[in-house]
Amino acid sequence: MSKKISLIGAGQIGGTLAHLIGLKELVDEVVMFDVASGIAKGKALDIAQSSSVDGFNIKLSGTDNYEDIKNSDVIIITAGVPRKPGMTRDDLLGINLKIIKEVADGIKANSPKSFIICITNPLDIIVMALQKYSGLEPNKIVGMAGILDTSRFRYFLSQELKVPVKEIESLVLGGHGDTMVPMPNYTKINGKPLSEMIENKKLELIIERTRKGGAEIIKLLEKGSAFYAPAASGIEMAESYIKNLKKMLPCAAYLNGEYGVKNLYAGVPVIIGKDGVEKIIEIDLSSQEKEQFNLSIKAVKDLYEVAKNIDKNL
Ligand code: TXD
Repeated sequence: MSKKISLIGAGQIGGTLAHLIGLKELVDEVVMFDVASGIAKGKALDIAQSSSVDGFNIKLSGTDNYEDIKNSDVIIITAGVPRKPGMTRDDLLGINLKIIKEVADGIKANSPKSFIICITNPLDIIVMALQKYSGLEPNKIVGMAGILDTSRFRYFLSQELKVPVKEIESLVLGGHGDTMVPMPNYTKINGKPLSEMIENKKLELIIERTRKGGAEIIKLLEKGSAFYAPAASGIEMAESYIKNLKKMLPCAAYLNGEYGVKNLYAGVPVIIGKDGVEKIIEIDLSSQEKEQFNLSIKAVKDLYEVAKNIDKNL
């Protein structure tokens, strides 16, 4: 049966997602939705024209009409506005909450059975709001952050240790922010524990660089934030769902008692297969890791309180 992915937001990440889906021929059809319909249509046309060179065969279109997303297998959301000079984080949260309410309504009315991957920041809060606004099954709504954070950690380690990234297994848990929790105890280099391979001081620097990985790129780009690695990470989640790969991936998932957390989205390892988030994996945490994880959860909860003050319906 033919498969379809809709992308809500056709900005930097949305465009990269569409291109990657094309190159991989992950599905048969991609719909790019954006309030700026010209951007959605223009990028869809541009990527479609690249298929003549690269030889992929998928249908691409751009739209600003939610009806066009109907019967999507997967929906990936990047719609939002970036922070502008003079705007506080709370101002940004207010604007992006309004956008996500619109997106939730559009999805609920047109494609309520899709697997929904949210990428818009502030990630943990926006994905939570999306679930509340849409009322759709929490196991069909996930946030992308952990794969990206883990990929940054693995990359920095590979550079330091001079080993290919492929040989590094790792995990980053918690909220998507400065309090995220890279997990050295769950990191292996060619099967060997990381602690045997790196000095503590160097590891601490890498953990710090990982936590600030997004800001480092924003500073370099000056305009906008990272988009290649975030898009690649979103694709890994979509692919695990579409192909029922049942990969274990760190994602922002709805916690209902797992890790001692209730009614909150946060980054934990999950299994993604044809039913969405099929399982939340509870790994053992040392007391120090638990402490860091709880601190990260507190940061997510605090920001969610700010969101609730902005919109009492949350
Ligand atoms: O790890 C992660 N989760 C992230 C998150 C890593 C990197 C970036 N992350 C966040 O993703 C970032 O802070 C943004 O909130 C999103 C999207 O990033 P991108 O770089 O793609 O942003 P752009 O280029 O500004 O694109 C956003 C698009 C833009 O084309 C707008 O016109 C559109 O969103 N937009 C909308 N689309 C649909 N509906 C509405 N209401 C809407 N409003 C804006």
